[in-house]
Amino acid sequence: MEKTFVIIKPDGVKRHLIGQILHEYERNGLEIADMKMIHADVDTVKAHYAEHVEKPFFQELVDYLTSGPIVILVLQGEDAVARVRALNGATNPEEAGVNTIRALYAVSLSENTVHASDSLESAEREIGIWFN
Ligand code: FUP
Repeated sequence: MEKTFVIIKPDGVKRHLIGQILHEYERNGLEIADMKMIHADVDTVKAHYAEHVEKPFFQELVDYLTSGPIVILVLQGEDAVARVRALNGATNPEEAGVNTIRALYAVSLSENTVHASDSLESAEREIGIWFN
């Protein structure tokens, strides 16, 4: 049994997609272990995306994630990390597989509706940042 960390980003909340996204996870056998709607603060988003601090898109990313309410959740299940990444689809929605959440709903590379941890280590780190 693994745990992974997910964000429903501002574009997903704004377009009333919370229910559809949660349904997609739940109908694929993932259990919601924890969940909260918040307005993220800049420091938390910077800690979360620390690996991208030098990237040209970093400021845009921080501005975007703090631009409106988000839903943070912990999903648990067998192979949760890989399975949730697969359900989300590729980071760039143009490359996301058919019927993945990003292919169905993402607006653009930056407004790509969902985040999910990319490894067990990231999941542990991110859950610690957001649910402390
Ligand atoms: P992911 O693992 O899918 O969250 O993707 P990354 O860690 O590579 O990127 C984090 C976020 O930065 C993405 F969700 C979108 C944003 N991003 C951009 O805005 N521009 C880029 O060129 C790359 C990523």
